[in-house]
Amino acid sequence: MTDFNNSLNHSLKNSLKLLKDSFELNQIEAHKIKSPLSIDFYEKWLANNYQGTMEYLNTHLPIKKNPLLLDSKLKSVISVAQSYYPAVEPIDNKSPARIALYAQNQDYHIWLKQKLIKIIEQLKISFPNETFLPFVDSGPILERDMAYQNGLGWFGKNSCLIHPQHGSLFFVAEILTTMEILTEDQTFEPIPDFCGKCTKCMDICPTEALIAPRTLKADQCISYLTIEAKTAPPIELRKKIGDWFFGCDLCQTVCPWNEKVFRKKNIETSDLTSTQKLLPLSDTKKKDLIDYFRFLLTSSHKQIQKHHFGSPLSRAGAKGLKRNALIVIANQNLAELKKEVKSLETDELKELADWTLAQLS
Ligand code: B12
Ligand code: SF4
Ligand code: SF4
Repeated sequence: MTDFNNSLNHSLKNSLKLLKDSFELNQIEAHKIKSPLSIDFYEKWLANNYQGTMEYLNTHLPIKKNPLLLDSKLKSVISVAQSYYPAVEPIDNKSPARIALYAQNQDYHIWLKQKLIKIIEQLKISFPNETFLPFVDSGPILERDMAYQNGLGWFGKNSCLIHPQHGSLFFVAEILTTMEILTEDQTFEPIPDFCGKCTKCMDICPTEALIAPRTLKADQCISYLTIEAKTAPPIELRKKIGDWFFGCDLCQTVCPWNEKVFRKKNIETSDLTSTQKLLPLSDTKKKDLIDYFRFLLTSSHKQIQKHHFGSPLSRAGAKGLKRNALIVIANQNLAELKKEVKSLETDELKELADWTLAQLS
């Protein structure tokens, strides 16, 4: 950090170069805040009601259109890309069920925000009169658009931002600041679209949620159905969810740009990186799953939340995790849990529990 402290005369961009390695980030780049390039697409997407019940995506529209509504003195956006696989901040295994790779970490809303705050503390030493605002996921800004404008990747057909070296298994986060970027290269150079003729992500999606290149009908995506949705999924999608208990990675694990990263990092094909729609169950794995789902179906909301403390899984809430368990129990035919499914005392999940029972042979 000494180098950084000596860099009082450096521009913001030069200071960021010094921070990248200290904070083990894949990329950290800054640009002048400009209008989002994809706002028209976003508005059309909302008008088509692809957002399901994520009402906040509507509420966020005015600020997404004009981030200066947050603070009119803001001038630049610093975008960060942080890989999440292999896990950066692993947690003790909270669930033996199939969960998305990003959820193998501690909750990134906490640790990545803390990382941004530490970066801000460093920037503040050199630039004490400037404002720096950290954002991780939940803020009313179009994060992928900002990252795209900072050259962190292109919008893949799976709608994820993909970087030629880092693939797409990374989070994006931002620091909005009142600082001007004093640097000679102000030109915007987007990373070109390297998807070419490939359609692997669209072909593999079990629920056909990728209805066109770069267009995700979110209320059909397993990630939405198992994390964000508050109710049971529509009957026609339940079988298609397969064994996904929390989130889904198929449109990313199948992507050649991630395969390339897996190979480079010597990551073996495992259940985590598998592109199979339903993973085979060994006896041990089946036993662990049954024990875990039994715990979920018979425990109080408080016990469930305590078990998942610090894990992204807590986002779905106890009711959401019970719902997800019912779907995987049905799809993996875990008939050993019939008694627990029958005695589930939640009115809201009654219809789903009946459906699950009907699937069990
Ligand atoms: C709502 C949300 C979801 C929803 C909807 C996802 C979606 N695709 O919109 C659900 C719950 C389904 C979801 C799922 C996931 N999410 Co999410 N999600 C968000 C959130 C909060 C808002 C995204 C949003 O505005 N969607 C609205 C639609 C319209 O935007 P979009 O699909 O990104 O489409 C853009 C492009 O396609 C672009 N576009 C379309 N055509 C064209 C053409 C050109 C030329 C250009 C330039 C742009 C362009 O315009 C759109 C608007 O910017 C962001 C965080 C944030 N604040 O931005 C995280 C975020 C997008 N999610 C993230 C992640 C990790 C995931 C999952 C991988 C998690 C998982 N494994 O289950 C999946 C991926 C599913 C997928 N294939 O996208 C990361 C993505 C990182 C990355 N490398 O891309 C983000 C950025 C969170 C973060 N801080 O890291 N997510
Ligand atoms: S995350 Fe899964 S369900 Fe969602 S678009 Fe990708 S493959 Fe389809
Ligand atoms: S799987 Fe193919 S089409 Fe989909 S994002 Fe990756 S390269 Fe693009």
